[in-house]
Amino acid sequence: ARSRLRVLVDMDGVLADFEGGFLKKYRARYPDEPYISLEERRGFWVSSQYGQLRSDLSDKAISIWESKDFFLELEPLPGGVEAVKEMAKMDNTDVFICTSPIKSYNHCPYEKYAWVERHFGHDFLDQVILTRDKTLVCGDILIDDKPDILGVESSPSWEHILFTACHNQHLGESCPQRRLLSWEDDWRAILDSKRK
Ligand code: BVP
Repeated sequence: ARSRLRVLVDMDGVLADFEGGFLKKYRARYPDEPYISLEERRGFWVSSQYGQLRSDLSDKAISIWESKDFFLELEPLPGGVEAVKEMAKMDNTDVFICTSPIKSYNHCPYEKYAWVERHFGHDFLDQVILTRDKTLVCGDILIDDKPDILGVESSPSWEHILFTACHNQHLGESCPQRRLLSWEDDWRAILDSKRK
């Protein structure tokens, strides 16, 4: 039994524009290679879809987000930083940024902290959770653009709210989750629906 609402918010694809940042840097680095427009994106894994386009493009895609400054220079998605700051000020509400770093660890974990410090301030670093298994984190809701969030805990405590992204917007009945269509959508109503 807990009185405060605990909200977990994903970073890539929810607060930070991973897809837009990827495409911009991929096209700059590989101007003569084919690419997948955001309208054509299907499936969570960018590397898989590029690998289907041509097998060597998977490694080229991976080279983009493994590069220095990729995660640090991601643009905030519209309204996300403001929404999380507002949530953090709400009564009886705790908000955490819950994000999975890539396993190539030389830049990504550092840059995720630096991104949060840049956009939220130093004190907000207390709210950062880096984990490769979000099912182990307890919360009331997890706002995340990945359709299938799996891990060692088969019944996570949170309700997954699917944040709409280019790669998941066409998924229909296969996605049973409630959705947040963007940060302009009514996230306050979703939080209120979980308050006791
Ligand atoms: O750090 C991000 C990028 C990476 O996976 C992490 C997803 O974290 P969450 O949004 O779930 O917190 N990532 C990696 C690949 C391919 C690796 Br091979 C990819 O295609 N897309 C992607 O987001």
